[in-house]
Parts: sequence; structure tokens; C-alpha cells
Amino acid sequence: MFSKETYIDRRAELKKLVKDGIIIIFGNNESPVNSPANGYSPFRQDSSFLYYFGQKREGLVGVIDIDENKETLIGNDIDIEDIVWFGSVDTVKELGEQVGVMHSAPMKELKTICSNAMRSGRKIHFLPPYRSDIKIQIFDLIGIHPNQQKESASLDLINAIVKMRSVKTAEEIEELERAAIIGYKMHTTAMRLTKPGLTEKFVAGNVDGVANSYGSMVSFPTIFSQHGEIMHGNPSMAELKDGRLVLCDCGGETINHYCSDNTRTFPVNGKYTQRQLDIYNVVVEAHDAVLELAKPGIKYADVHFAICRIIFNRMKELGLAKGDTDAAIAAGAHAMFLPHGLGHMMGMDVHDMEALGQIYVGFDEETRPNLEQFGTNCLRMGRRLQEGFVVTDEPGIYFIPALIDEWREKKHCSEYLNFDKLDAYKDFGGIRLEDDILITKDGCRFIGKDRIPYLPKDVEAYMNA
Ligand SMILES: [Mn+2]
Repeated sequence: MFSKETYIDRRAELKKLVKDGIIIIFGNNESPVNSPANGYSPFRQDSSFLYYFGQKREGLVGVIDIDENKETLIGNDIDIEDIVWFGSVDTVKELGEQVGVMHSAPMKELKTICSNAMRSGRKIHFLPPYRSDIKIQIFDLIGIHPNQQKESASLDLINAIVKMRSVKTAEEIEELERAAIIGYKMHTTAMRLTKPGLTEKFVAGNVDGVANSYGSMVSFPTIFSQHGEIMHGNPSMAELKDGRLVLCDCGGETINHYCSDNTRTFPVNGKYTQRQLDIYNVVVEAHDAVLELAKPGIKYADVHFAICRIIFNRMKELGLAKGDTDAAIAAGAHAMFLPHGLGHMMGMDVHDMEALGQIYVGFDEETRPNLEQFGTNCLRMGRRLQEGFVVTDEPGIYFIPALIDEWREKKHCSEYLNFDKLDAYKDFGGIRLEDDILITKDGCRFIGKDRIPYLPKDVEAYMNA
């Protein structure tokens, strides 16, 4: 947790931005795995609740009455039965005081607060809920059916929170640097362990253990797969095979829930083949080019398309693509190789604030998403960069057999792609490299003091040390 003043200042700024009404920010509740008392562990608090109220306990709700300038932390104190099992914990009143909230109340008070506000026609601001229990809670409190809650969520509140959480302060950047250290340990553990004969799951399980050991948990389910062409390939019981590449995309959260998110793709046997290097080096070039391009005032969508041009030009040199590069990109031909966006915001959520709606986080009035074109419709971040933004830089090149077959059959972008050559790559897999960058005053820099090895010679040296 940061100092009490951090949370007081954040709520003061939020009140200024939202202007009037009552803001309700729901903390998360325990989420059962297979019985009520056996919850997913560790418990994960909602990130916006953490941002404004700092407390990690389940079953809390933060209320900010802007008109009356009154802040209340809502929650039930635990009784002696719970103390026997879980030990003594601070009261809700104490939890509130620790973050500068002067009032507290039991959960049943929340119904009264909402009913009074509705009776006097005041605006109740809430965020789009993503957990079913919170949807039921909102239905019970305000009477809005879960099907209508996303549309009824407060745009003023969403915009205010996006504005605040997008720009990372010095103390948040320190947390992200700490998360990067955990990410470094996770990735180098994977590189050290990987060898033919082990299962994907064995390595991925050890990687997850590193996140649990140094922080609170993984920042998203670890991707560890020899099928790198599957964007979110879960680690399977498949045996790691000599000659294959394995893609590892993972990150850890600090105790204060700030994330890291990195990807490396390395040879199972510790040595890249020339065919693998031909593709790998293009991803390196694209990954490094972002460092030159990303700076305040530049649209991240423009950086994305600059990277698409690099990739498409190199694919032409390898004989996999053809034709005019700009026309090919306008037609979406590059998505054969890179069907996702260059990156996303990162902070307390790995895809930062995604639950608030990607369109509010990654786009604005000036920069609108293209929802029509395959690949381009996956851009999570398009708008102009500002100092203090943290985004990921994650280009990739993939050979997806089903996509090659589908486009060939439909003759989609056939003037820009050499399908016969592509067929020979159906057994290749996919390569992605990812690091997290902080936008600085006049450019950008990687987060993390130590680079996880990514140049081929460094990866090979690390794996064979
Ligand atoms: Mn990512």
C-alpha cells in the first residue's frame, strides 16, 4: 500500500473530475472454486478499488458522495467464529482510516445509501461489473438488470479513472520496476529449465511458482507452448521436442498488484536453427524499432503500422509475401503474420483497465478503432502516447495453418501472399518478443533494469551456461 495521502489525493482528483453524484466502487468478493469456503487463491482485489481505497480485503465497497463531500468504506467486521479460523484482522473502520476515509458502515447500509440517492434523483456512478456476484449486488441495490449494467455504467466515472490511471506516478513506476524483477526471474527460470523431454506444464508450473514466491501471483495465466502460433496457448502435457521453439508469455504481480508482461521465444534444445533465426531476427528488428518510434504525441496505432511495414518487407525478402507494402497493409495482408496489435496499456491490470472498456482506454475522439479489418480489429491501444504511459511492445510473426488454408481458399490478399511458400511454414509455430515500455518526456525506455535475454546469442549463451 502507498501512503494515506496518495489515496486521499486520488479521491480528491476523482471528485473534481466526476463533479457530482455518488460514486460506488465495488471491491471484489471471494470467488469459490468448488465449494463456498474453497476460494481461488490468492484473493485478487479489483484494481480500481485498490487505486482509490488501497485495501486488499474481500467484501468491501467504497462510496464517495461528491455532493456531500463524504467518503465511506462499507463492509462487515468479522466475528469470533472467523477470528478462530483466520486470525484477528483490522476493523472496517480501521481499514478506512488507514487510507484516509473518515466514515465506515456495515454492508446493509449500502442499500439505504443507494435508495436515498435514487429517491432524490441523484446520479449513482458505478463501473461496468465483470464478476457475476457484483452484477447481482448492483441489481439488488439499484435495480438495473445485469444485461443492462454495462450500458448503464457511468461514462463520467470511466473517463475520469482512465485519465488518472493511464499516467503512472513515480511511486507506481517503482512498483512496475519491482514487477519487472519478478518477470525476469520467471523468464530466466523457464530458459534454464527448458530441455527436451520435460512437459510444457512442468516448466510453466515452475514459472508460476516464481511469481507466487516473490509477489502475489501471475499477472495472467502463463502462456508456455511449442505452438507459439496459438496466441494464448495454454501449457499442455506435451513433451518438449528437440528442434522446436517454445513461446513463453508471462508476468508477475508485486504484493501491491502492479504487473509485468514479457514474452520470449527460445529453442527447446538451446540452439536456434537458421530457418528459425530468419524469422526471429525480423521480430527482433520490429521489437527494437519501437524504442526509436514511441514518444509523447505519437499515436501508438502509427507505431503499430510502422512495425507491420517492417515485418511485411522482410517477409517479401524471404519470398513469403509480395506486392506494394503500403497497399498490402491497407488491405490487411500483414495480419497473416501479425494478427494482433503491437501492445496494450499495463499497470495494475496486465491489460490495464480493460474491464472499463478497451475503447475508452486505447482510443479517444481523435483515434477510433477499426473494427472491420481482421487483425487491425485486435488493436488494444491506438491513441497518442503521453509521458507516464506504460505500454507493451510485443510484435510477433506467426504461421497459423488454419489461417493459411482459409485465406488461400478465399483468395484473400492473394496478390500479396505466396501461399505455396507459406505452406512450407505450417510446422513452424510462432515467435513473439515482448517488453514493457515507459513513455518518458521525449522518448521511451524499457522497464526493468536487467533485460531478459532476447538476442539469439544471449539466449543461447544463457540456456547453455
Ligand atoms: Mn502483453
